[in-house]
Amino acid sequence: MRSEEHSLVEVEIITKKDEPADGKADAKNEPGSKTAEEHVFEEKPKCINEEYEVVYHKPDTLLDVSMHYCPGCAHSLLHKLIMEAVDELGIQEKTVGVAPVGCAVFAYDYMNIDMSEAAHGRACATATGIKRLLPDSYVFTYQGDGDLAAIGIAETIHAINRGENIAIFFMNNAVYGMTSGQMAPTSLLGMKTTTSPYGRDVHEYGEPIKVSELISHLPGSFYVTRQAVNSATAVRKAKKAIMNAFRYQKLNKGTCFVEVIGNCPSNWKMTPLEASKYIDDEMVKAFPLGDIKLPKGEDLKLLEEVK
Ligand SMILES: Cc1ncc(C[n+]2csc(CCOP(=O)(O)OP(=O)(O)O)c2C)c(N)n1
Ligand code: SF4
Ligand SMILES: [Mg+2]
Repeated sequence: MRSEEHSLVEVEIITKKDEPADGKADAKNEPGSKTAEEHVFEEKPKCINEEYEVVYHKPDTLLDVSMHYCPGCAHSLLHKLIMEAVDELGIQEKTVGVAPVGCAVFAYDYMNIDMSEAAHGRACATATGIKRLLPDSYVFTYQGDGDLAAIGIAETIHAINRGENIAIFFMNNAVYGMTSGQMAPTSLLGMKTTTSPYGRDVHEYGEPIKVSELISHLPGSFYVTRQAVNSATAVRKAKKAIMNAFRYQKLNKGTCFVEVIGNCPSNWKMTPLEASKYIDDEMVKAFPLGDIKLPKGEDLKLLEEVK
């Protein structure tokens, strides 16, 4: 049977296995007639651009593979923003990322740049080594709250105190996402997790650690900001912060730290929409969004050069 016009592509009509391909009762017995399995797309799609305009396409810095993250997870958005920034700044060949242990452990499968894996919590130490060996490269770590603020808090503080010229992207989703939602240093007071089933109690576990505020007091931190990715406005601001963190590396003035409040719908036991709302309603009370430490004085003048 000949091809029939379709809205976007010309396809051959696929008939049921026991149906003759050309509709004639005896066609299936004719030598050379096609079975249903042999009916394949014969022509390539017509150009979609004739009818549609492409308004967005993923950057080359993101590999064309499916991500393993749960629906609505903030990790995938943060990956995309970081890779868009690398693409727009034209630094793909010079950028090296360090992946954590946690849900983002496979970041290197998605980011089309040079990457290294680090043992749980050791990303800042690994990034220190890479940056010192390759001082002209742009180096970043990507870490969760369990990775950065629990097991890796020592590495994080010491790297920033040394003013290592790296960017740290810190996904704060207030739980150990990968290992099924245990309490993290950043879990909110009253937050129910698998290891705080009655809610985080201040007398037992203390207050959630505000890592950004803490490290902003270290002289080695140059730029510290807290962002989110749960709305279009938040995403735009987060992207800007990520761009800054890369651009400021050219100045060699210290560590740039971008905390991103993200959702973990699976372990929060919420829908992605509820989880986004939870960020606005609860998370930002403990972790206010905005810049915490900005370059000033002479550094501000220097920044003009890298704009
Ligand atoms: C040395 C070591 N200790 C513990 C673990 C188990 N572990 C794997 S991921 C993880 C927590 C990850 O939480 P977080 O960093 O917040 O990342 P998320 O999954 O929430 O993005 C832990 C404790 C490990 N892999 N290695
Ligand atoms: S468990 Fe949470 S952090 Fe991990 S992929 Fe799922 S939503 Fe994301
Ligand atoms: Mg986490």
